[in-house]
Amino acid sequence: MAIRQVLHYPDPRLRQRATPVDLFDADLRTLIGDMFETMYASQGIGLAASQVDVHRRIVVIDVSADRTTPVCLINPEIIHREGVEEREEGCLSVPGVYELVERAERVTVRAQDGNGREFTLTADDLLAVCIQHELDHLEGRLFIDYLSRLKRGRIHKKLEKAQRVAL
Ligand code: QAP
Ligand code: CO
Repeated sequence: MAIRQVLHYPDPRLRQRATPVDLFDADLRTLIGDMFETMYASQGIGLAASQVDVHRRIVVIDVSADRTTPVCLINPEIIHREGVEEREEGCLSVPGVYELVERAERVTVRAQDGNGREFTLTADDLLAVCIQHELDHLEGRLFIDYLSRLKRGRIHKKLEKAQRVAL
């Protein structure tokens, strides 16, 4: 397993739409393992393949306090949503930025596991928010897209500069 580099906003590759996984092979399982390792190493609760520059519909999540409840969603689709809640979100691709975002309170997602077996999962609280946040990545959407132009402009300026310094 290996830690992969996480793309940072405003990298244009974060805007790519991910395509479905059709091959459930050893390479896929290596990628999933790397994604968990990368997420845990960076103290994240969720990571989409898009963030490590693999544009396939794969998400890993662990919102548990003791980091022992990994959830992997392949080709996920939200088939039900209810309620509205506002929560502070962050993102490994938008470091140092935390803002309130409105999301559905409870979602049911249909997905496949690493072996291609289909399952459904109903989630609320942080897990529900995290699922919605990560699925957005697969569409090339970031949580800052939901903020006002003014806020997004400030974030863009700050991170664009940080990115320039890092190169
Ligand atoms: C998405 O985000 C999420 O800025 C996952 O310096 C977050 O794991 C969904 C992180 C909150 C719902 C609520 C962010 C780590 C991790 C940072 C993350 C940072 C270090 C973000
Ligand atoms: Co994110």
